[in-house]
Amino acid sequence: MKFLYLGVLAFFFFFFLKTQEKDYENAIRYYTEALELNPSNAIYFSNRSLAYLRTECYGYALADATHALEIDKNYIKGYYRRATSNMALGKFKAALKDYETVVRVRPNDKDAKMKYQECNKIVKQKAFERAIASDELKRSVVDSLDIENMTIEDEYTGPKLEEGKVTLKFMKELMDWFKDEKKLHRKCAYQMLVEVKELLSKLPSLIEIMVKETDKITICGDTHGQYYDLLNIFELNGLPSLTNPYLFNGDFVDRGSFSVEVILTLFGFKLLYPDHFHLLRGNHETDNMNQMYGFEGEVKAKYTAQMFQLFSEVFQWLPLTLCINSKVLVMHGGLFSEDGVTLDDLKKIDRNRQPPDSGPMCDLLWSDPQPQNGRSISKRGVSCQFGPDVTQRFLEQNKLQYIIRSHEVKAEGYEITHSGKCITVFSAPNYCDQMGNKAAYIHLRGSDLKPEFHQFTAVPHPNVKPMVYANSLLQLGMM
Ligand SMILES: *[C@@H]1O[C@H](CO)[C@@H](O)[C@H](O)[C@H]1NC(C)=O
Ligand SMILES: *[C@@H]1O[C@H](CO)[C@@H](O)[C@H](O)[C@H]1NC(C)=O
Ligand SMILES: [Mn+2]
Repeated sequence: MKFLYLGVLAFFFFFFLKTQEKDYENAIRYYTEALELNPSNAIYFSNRSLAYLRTECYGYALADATHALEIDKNYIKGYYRRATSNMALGKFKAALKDYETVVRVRPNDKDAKMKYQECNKIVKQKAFERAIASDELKRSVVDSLDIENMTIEDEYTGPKLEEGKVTLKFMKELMDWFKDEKKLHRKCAYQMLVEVKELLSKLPSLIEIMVKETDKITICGDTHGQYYDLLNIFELNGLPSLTNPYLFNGDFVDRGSFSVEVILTLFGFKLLYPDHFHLLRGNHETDNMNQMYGFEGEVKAKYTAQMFQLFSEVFQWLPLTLCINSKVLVMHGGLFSEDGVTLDDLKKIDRNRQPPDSGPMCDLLWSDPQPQNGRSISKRGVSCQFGPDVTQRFLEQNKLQYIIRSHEVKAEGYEITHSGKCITVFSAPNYCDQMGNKAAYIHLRGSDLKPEFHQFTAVPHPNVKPMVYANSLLQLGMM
């Protein structure tokens, strides 16, 4: 009887309260308990897999879908779920195989056929891209642009660069223009992208900065295309300036449908205050993620495919980690799959690429902390989870006090773990319009380097829902 009760409870959390993160977590908990009592129920595995997908635990989602299929290899939903997990992980070939199975078993299922075709298209496109890449050294989009010759039509009344340069006046006009849901002229967008690529490519992979005794810096976590919440940060904490420096810790784009506005605003401030406005790469500043989670679709909708290519080139030059006063290390994801990584190793990372499947560059963008000592397999299916002992050893070896990372939504907008040695900050409130979480930013003062947390909640945005530009395979892939 008990497992029936738990199953019903899980079902209840899942389908009637599914607007908040904690409800997915409750659903996962009850399905987990139900599975302890009845470990051969494919439906429980499959439904928990969906809850894991929603909470971005793609590794666990994949494992559960695989389990469901081991129990019942004729369970069609299991193939769908496994395909969706693989898509989310950017493993398109593996996903294609499962869609193939579904189409074979259900030849009249239109939805399955559509997904199969869509996935097939991506696999072919990837193969094509690989073929060109190995043919010749990949040429930059910049070489095929003729920005000088792009004309700004008389009808355009929006912000323009001043002699090709970003100014404070331009930035203020740009933020208001974007707020009114208007588009920056493509010529200006291209100019900014070319300039910021040039600027970022001169930076090392590990940035070192000094915050003076009397100064402070503001550190923000994921913003994920939530432009109106970004404006709210500037409202609450002041515009970036030489005396109000910022660090944005990756995942600027994807999910939220104002990613173009977020990234162009951040790039604008980077150009305006190169030494007082810092940007680090997140796991979403990558081609695979952008293809699935909306940024590529959004840039194509608002501008062109070619401009997305240029964004991709710029993202590859974003630095990976930043060290404050030789004491606090900041990165998007976290620490490493192996002990012994030094700051010197990080400096030497050749970052101008899509992140590899393993190694320090992958870990910096993807790993998560865990409460127990040691390391375990990542819930996401990429990199690892690292315990307090791993953090302690890393800090000791590199003579650091603590790390700040982002990458995970937290109910309070931040979380202190590993006895204060590992801090998470997340700056997208009510993430995806449905997580109900607060967001936060951190003040760090040069005098004591103690993190001071400031929480904030979501502000209204125009009626464009998150994920509208995302790949249809992810939008519909949740059956
Ligand atoms: C599993 O999810 C499906 C919807 O995909 C739902 O109809 C079913 O009732 C769920 N089963 C359990 C036991 O929660
Ligand atoms: C603009 O385009 C014309 C025709 O394609 C070309 O002859 C000219 O050199 C271009 N001007 C610049 C500044 O690139
Ligand atoms: Mn992330």
